[in-house]
Amino acid sequence: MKIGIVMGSDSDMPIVQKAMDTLKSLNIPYEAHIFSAHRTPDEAKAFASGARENGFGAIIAAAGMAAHLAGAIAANTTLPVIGIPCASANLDGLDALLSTVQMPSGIPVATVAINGGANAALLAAEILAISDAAIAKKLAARRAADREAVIEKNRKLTEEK
Ligand code: RP5
Repeated sequence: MKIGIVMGSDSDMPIVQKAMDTLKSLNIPYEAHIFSAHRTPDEAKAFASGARENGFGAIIAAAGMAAHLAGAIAANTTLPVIGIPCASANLDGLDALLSTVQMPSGIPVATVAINGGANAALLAAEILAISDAAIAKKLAARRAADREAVIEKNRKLTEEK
């Protein structure tokens, strides 16, 4: 299964890039698109409506400002939707965070931190890993490597006294 990545604008790309890099590092296929809940609502709806039959297992949706993209995608699919609120100049992403996370009952969006591109990809990978042992193994290896890195940093810090 592949992951769908949608972003409201090409200006969201630096944040989306973190998600794409993380999926690449896990060898998980993805397809990325620019769809806007406001500027191209018909295209966003068509993508979400066809996503399950087109082989997607989860969709990551990144948007800033009045960030309705994740909610608009979730309204048109029962696949898991992960929202990334993207920071913009005026409100530091709080606008997008609240727009993404405060979904009405019945249409969930799993919202990661502001600009949380890597965690969005990891959460998407964890969803696929429910039924894919190879991805589960890669995720466990990544956790182990992260753990070792922190242990090594602590060792250096305590030995440098
Ligand atoms: C949102 O508006 C986009 O997701 C982007 O974060 C923000 C600004 O878009 P641009 O004006 O840079 O295209 O819809």
